[in-house]
Amino acid sequence: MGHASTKFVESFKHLHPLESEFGSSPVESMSKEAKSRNPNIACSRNRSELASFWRGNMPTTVKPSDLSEGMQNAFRVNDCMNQLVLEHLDARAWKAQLPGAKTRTIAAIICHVHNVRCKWLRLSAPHLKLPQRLDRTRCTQKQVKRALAKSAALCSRMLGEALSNGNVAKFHRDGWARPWTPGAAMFAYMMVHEAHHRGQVCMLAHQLGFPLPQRVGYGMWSWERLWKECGFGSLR
Ligand code: NI
Repeated sequence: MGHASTKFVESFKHLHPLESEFGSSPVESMSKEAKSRNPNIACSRNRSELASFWRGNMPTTVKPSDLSEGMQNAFRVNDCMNQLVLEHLDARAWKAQLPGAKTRTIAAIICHVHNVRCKWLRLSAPHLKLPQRLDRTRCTQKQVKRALAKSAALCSRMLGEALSNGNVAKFHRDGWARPWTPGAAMFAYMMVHEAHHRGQVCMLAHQLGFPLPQRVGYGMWSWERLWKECGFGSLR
């Protein structure tokens, strides 16, 4: 386990070169003296202190309309990151299984990302024409690339309609879960789900012996460039 996690950190470093590995939390950015005054904060246990930190540091200058458009665009840029990975992923890694491991293949993980988007759309935006679900045992890298581009465009549209009081009144992340009022949590949930599985794919590729080229790592985090390439102008 320890070995596996070290391996993961190594591969993550490799693919995430422009940002620090874990970032700094409000707790980490506090002075040593402040931490020692409040041991609860120092060990990240006091949630209400953290909540009040965030409340006091919320940006107040962003207009809601900018935010909605920005979130739609950001979801598309997130998919450009997926596209970049798919474009450069070695074909031998696509359906390969790690010896002895009962983990999903890369093909299965990426199909899952698309199929989960289809579920969000089916439950939250039934008026939109659903893309076809993918069969993880049969789909090719190229088919998945095209399918992801379609479902990303639809999810971006769903976000736009949800955040502007349009046709999407509630976000249903799953049939069993309580629906949410559309907002930042919906957007964050969608993005984090993608990032989680993209990380798995990068790690698996590395462990299978087909690491993604270093330039893909740089490319994925060149958000100014991706933003422009998606046709959204300069990132402000
Ligand atoms: Ni998932």
